[in-house]
Amino acid sequence: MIGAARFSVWGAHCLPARVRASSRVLCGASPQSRSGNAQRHLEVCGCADAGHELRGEAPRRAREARALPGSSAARGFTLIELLVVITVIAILMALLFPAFKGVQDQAKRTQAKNDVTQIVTAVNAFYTEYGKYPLSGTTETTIGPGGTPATNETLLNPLRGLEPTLNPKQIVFISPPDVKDKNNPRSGIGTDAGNLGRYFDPWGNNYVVRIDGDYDSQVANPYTSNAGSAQLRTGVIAWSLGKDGLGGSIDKNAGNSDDDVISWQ
Ligand SMILES: [Ca+2]
Ligand SMILES: [Ca+2]
Repeated sequence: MIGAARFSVWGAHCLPARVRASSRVLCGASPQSRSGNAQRHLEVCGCADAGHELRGEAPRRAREARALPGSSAARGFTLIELLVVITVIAILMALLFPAFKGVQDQAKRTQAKNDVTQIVTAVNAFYTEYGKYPLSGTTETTIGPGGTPATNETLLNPLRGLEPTLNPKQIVFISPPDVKDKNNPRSGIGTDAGNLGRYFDPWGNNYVVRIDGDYDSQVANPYTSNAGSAQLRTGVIAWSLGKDGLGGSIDKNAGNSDDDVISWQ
């Protein structure tokens, strides 16, 4: 009963229930100090009862408000805060995406370099085994895009031991994996009827191979500059047209040829 009387005197009606429960501790000021701080109480509490004053009430009410469920401070992020977070995430993604793409492209170029090197090694191994290159004719021959034939299965079949005329011992000189998607062939041997046996680079184009079929111990350089001399002193070269699927000629460092991957440099 005593506590209830004190709440009535000190205007506990303007406080939330949890604050009222602790108000007997807060409201310990004398009547004189209460009248002296009436205006301050009105500003803090918003209560019209000038006789209601709580010593140290403002910081205490702030702490109570933070802890009360449903108060504005407990609702979480504001719209502006969410927009700031979303903006920061978008900026980070914009910065990281090109770097990620660059890493992917470099991995594909490394794969292509490894593939063309293996093709050259396989053709040279074939020559070592049979004393000739895996060709039907006796002219310097380009196999793949830009050459005759424009696809490379006529070279890959004997190198894979699948063509008994040129490779009667059916020795496997190279064994690339099959492509994962026969309808979108990349990085391997095509398995669909329309691309069976063709060796695709990581961008989906046939590798190109030039072989010294005239046996003069040199092959013509497909590039006019920045890729070595006009005649390369070797028996076989191979290259990929790169991401754009174009080039394979003129300046190796310009135009469509600057992303090509070559075996000899
Ligand atoms: Ca030649
Ligand atoms: Ca290219």
